[in-house]
Amino acid sequence: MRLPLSSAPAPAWLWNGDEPSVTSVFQPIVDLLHGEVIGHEVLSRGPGERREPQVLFTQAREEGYTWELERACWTSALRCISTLSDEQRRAPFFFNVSPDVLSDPRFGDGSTVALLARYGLKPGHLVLEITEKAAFEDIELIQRLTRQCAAEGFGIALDDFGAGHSGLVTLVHSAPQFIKLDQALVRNIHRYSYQQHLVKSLVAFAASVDAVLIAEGVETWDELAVLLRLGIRHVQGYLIARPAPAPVRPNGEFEAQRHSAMRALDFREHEDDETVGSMVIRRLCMDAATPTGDVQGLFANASQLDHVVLLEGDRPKALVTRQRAPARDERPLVVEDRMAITTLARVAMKRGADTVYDPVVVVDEQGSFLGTVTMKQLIHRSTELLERRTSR
Ligand code: G
Ligand code: MN
Repeated sequence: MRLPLSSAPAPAWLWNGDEPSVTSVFQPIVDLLHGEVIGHEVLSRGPGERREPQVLFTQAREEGYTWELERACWTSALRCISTLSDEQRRAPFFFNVSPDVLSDPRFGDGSTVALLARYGLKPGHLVLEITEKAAFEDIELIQRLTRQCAAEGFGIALDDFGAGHSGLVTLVHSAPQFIKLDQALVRNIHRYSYQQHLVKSLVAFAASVDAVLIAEGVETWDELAVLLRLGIRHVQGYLIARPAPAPVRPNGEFEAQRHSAMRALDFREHEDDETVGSMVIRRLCMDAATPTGDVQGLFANASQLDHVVLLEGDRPKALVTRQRAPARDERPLVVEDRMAITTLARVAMKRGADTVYDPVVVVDEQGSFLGTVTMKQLIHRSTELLERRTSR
């Protein structure tokens, strides 16, 4: 595929003579085990109102300047990198590239390697982050391109994994050394057990194919602590360091907190304090105004459906199970996600015979609905926790 070409010379918002108009910023990717920087993602920023890459790349595509923009970004990044000390250039730089740029004959014609050489760099200094923002279904092409780039010595990362088009099929065909887990799968992971189970299985997958799994967009210690517990070792995000005009290490405060998070993990002293939030799954909810008949109809149509939570706004009002509709004014057991699992097991078992096996509704600190925990989940997990405690 050749990118559409504009016949006019590149506009000033891309190139100013030989000077690229875009600038580059760096964000570190950190190994939590030792606090070491394993690489820096290089991000581009446009001039003036085109600062946001989204705006910049969209306009370039619409006007047929994708290639010129790509070259401007590379040139700006390589110029920055060439001014760094050998020590600062030890870890690789992660560059974002789309499949259509990689497949352009001008990428593979030797000019890219020549451009790198001009700045004293080799393909081995770079990891190409492949992103698929748009539908890109030519899987054979992805396979060929990633193999070609790997053969030239570039590292390969699959970017935004789990979002949009960056999915399992691309993963198996690109066989990357780095898998970058999309921010959406990281956000609030401490609250959602579904997300946690998925990440846990990806950690196992990455280990068995010898890939490095990087969690992107980590913003809070709550997220980081859970990621660590699930086996994630490599992270990037505002919590660690914001993108900056030159490569930086995480600051001392982060380093101190990282250290204690690692210690807590080593000792596993708070295993017993695991909270309900780590098990909650967001299941079906409906507006409390839904007619009873409609709710019953749902159970008739969906055989796997066990219960529905009725909400007023984002507050839980009632729980309807397949076995039983609630009596008038009957309130389900509602708990905060911060409650310890073993405490909840005790509380839940104190309910009357009619309701003792009902799922428990979980809310956040503000009382907003998060999801439910079934008694099966609860008994299973608290038994595991108790067994672990007694076997120590
Ligand atoms: O698609 P890709 O993963 O390359 O996107 C990286 C973008 O995410 C950059 O624009 C960067 O500034 C932004 N980013 C980096 N860390 C974080 C973070 O912790 N939170 C959010 N919301 N954005 C981040
Ligand atoms: Mn990226």
